[in-house]
Amino acid sequence: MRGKFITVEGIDGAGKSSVTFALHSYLTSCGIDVFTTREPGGTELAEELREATLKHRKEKVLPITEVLMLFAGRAQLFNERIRPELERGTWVLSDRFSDSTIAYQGGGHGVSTKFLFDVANQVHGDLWPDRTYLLDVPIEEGLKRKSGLQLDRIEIQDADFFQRTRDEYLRMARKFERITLIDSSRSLDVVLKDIYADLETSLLSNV
Ligand code: Z5A
Repeated sequence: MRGKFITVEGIDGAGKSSVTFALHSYLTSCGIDVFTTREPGGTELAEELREATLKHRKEKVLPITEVLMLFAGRAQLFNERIRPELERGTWVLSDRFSDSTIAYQGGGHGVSTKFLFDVANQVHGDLWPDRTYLLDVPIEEGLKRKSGLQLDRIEIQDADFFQRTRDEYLRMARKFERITLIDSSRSLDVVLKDIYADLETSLLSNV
């Protein structure tokens, strides 16, 4: 039987890495074989593309260039790792996936979401995550959590960009049943409790 595919999404500083790390341990403790990855990145080539996408440069990087680089890395990660792992029955947990591109490049930069869904369809067909946890925090809270850290090229966008990104995420959460909205302005323990409870009544109930 195909493994389950879980993603964690949200704006910068929402707590995705912390949740992904904890979720990996939780699923493993439930006896599930889990492959955990992140985007952009996840394979040798995709990590090189991550570096090229996020690094600061004098040249202006066009939104469409960003989209194509992100999907190039995703094509590698999906076809080289995610799909084979799922087919083997392993569960896959990813810190970001295509919803990030819809939110950041679609919502934030204004690239046509129809175009983005078309490219996503070419890259991973109709295989979307079984469950997506959208960690939602106000922009100011996310930025506060990241203060003092070195920011990449996309992270130095203005607050309006992040507001449009957050709005697009919230729009998707209303549209797609697989996306569960989690208020992550609360403590990490409370956030995790909600996610575990949701998993127990959804994907874990048939294990
Ligand atoms: N990007 C894109 O534009 N399009 C795409 O398709 C994809 C990505 C895939 C890199 O992503 C950039 O790529 C990102 C979006 C873009 N840039 N921007 N803007 P990334 O995922 O590698 O980087 P990130 O979004 O900036 O993630 P992050 O910095 O790792 O943040 P996070 O994972 O959401 O949060 P965290 O590292 O778990 O936590 C941050 C801090 O908050 C840390 O000190 C934690 O201890 C603390 N924290 C976490 N949770 C809590 C709670 N609940 N309460 C209080 N404090 C907390």
